[in-house]
Amino acid sequence: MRRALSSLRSPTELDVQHFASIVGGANVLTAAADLEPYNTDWMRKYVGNSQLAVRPGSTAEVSRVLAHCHAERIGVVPQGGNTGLVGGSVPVADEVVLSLGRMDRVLSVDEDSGHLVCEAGCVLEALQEHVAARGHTMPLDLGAKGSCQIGGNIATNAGGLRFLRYGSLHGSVLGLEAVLADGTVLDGLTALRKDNTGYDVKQLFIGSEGTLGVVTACALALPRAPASVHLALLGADSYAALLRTFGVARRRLAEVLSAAEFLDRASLELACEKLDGVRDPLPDTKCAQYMLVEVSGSDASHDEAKLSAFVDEAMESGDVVDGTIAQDGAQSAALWRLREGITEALGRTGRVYKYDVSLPLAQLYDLVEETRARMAPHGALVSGFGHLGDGNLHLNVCTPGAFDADAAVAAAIEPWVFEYIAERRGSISAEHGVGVMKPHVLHLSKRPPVIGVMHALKRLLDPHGILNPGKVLPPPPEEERPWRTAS
Ligand code: FAD
Ligand code: 2HG
Ligand code: ZN
Repeated sequence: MRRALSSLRSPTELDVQHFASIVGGANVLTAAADLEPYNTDWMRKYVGNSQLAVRPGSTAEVSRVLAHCHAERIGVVPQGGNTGLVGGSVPVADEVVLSLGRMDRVLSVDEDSGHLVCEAGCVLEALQEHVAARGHTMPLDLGAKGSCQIGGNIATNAGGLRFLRYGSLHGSVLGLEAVLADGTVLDGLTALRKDNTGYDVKQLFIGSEGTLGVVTACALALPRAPASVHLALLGADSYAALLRTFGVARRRLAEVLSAAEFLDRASLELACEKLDGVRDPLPDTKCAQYMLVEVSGSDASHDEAKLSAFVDEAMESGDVVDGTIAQDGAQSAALWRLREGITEALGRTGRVYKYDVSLPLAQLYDLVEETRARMAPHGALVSGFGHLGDGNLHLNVCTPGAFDADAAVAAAIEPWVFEYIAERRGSISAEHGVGVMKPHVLHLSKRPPVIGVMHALKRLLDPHGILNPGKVLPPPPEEERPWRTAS
């Protein structure tokens, strides 16, 4: 039997006063100009209509705000750095934005066991600097590091550039503090490496995109910072050649291989055209495909020798036609800027349709080529890049102009692209999440019984559906919809 969900209501002036009594008047924003950045996502694609952003300074304040919203059936959108790429961090209507940015304290770093305890609003790059000064490194890195928050990273289970070496946040998060919709605080903030005492409840919040609870603090495993890091950029004439080269990298570099990223010519040209100071590092060859290979280890001469031997073998095989090894930190930074800057460059082209896909490695680039063929009549630019070592492609289709201006382009991509992925048993979201962009196609990656369990968990932890309504889960039938749409 279907559950009847109650409607959510809009916050009133009385609610504003109540929130102000919890977090302080200065931390309740109601002016339209102040709210604009909270209502608009990073891509400027999704725009909400929230009249209210609340900025708590502690877990206790988060708990009191949520308890009120739960009792009063007011929708809430947890927001971190607002860098998400699937519209999960902005309201679908007039929900309250719960912004975690003030909760940015590092609580402790244990250099002996290698872990960090911090609040959810800490910016990733600030954490990286904090732990680097203590000989450690963060287990994740991504292009949005200057703005994204660790709570947002956990809520999206962000992958990024170090996934190949350090794995998923499902492994790196040792402990978590989260607040449920009704204000209950789940204090799981331990840093134990081993704890098999029944269900590992914290895992539910990793990747749940703010729909099951608000992450307020975490304990993260910290790897030691590698003593040596070396980076090479290699160019190839085809994706097949690039893939063979990745195979050589896995065999020859083995334990020191720490990143394997790729980008195609269209992505490289876009970055060079749109980003200040970014140049083609291999200007003479104009290759079809490029691969960044990073090695990290504890012995610089050993690691460097391994990288050089790998590059020599790859070039002798004929699969790699050009390449460069960064000679210092500045050259490494320039190569990483080229790769990490692609998203920003794409954003400067106009309208971008973004797909974040897992597919079998051998078939990964076929999707880019097929998309390019479909888009040719529309004059759209198709860029393919991503995390080669993780089988994760970022497929981007760009056309000049504003979103919704060209329905023909959108219709030529969707639902074809999602069905293409489903036919190959890939994932329609490798690392960016589902947000508001993909609930309607979730069934293409998850079977009905699994979606049923997801709904059951949602009902258990958020019975009134106040947390991030309209996100992740497929929309319930019209009569059961728990949120009101903006008029
Ligand atoms: P937001 O965007 O604010 O929120 C994202 C989601 O998490 C929303 O659903 C929100 O409701 C929820 N949320 C936020 N904070 C909390 C909290 N404390 N508790 C509960 N829910 C919360 N992603 C990758 O996986 N790999 C990449 O390499 C990568 N690179 C990127 C590069 C750029 C330039 C950009 C703009 C984005 C990139 N992303 C990448 C997208 C990625 O998901 C985010 O950047 C990041 O993880 C989101 O963190 P945030 O703090 O900005 O979260
Ligand atoms: C990356 O790997 C991010 O750079 C962003 O996940 C991908 O812009 C994108 O499509
Ligand atoms: Zn990525």
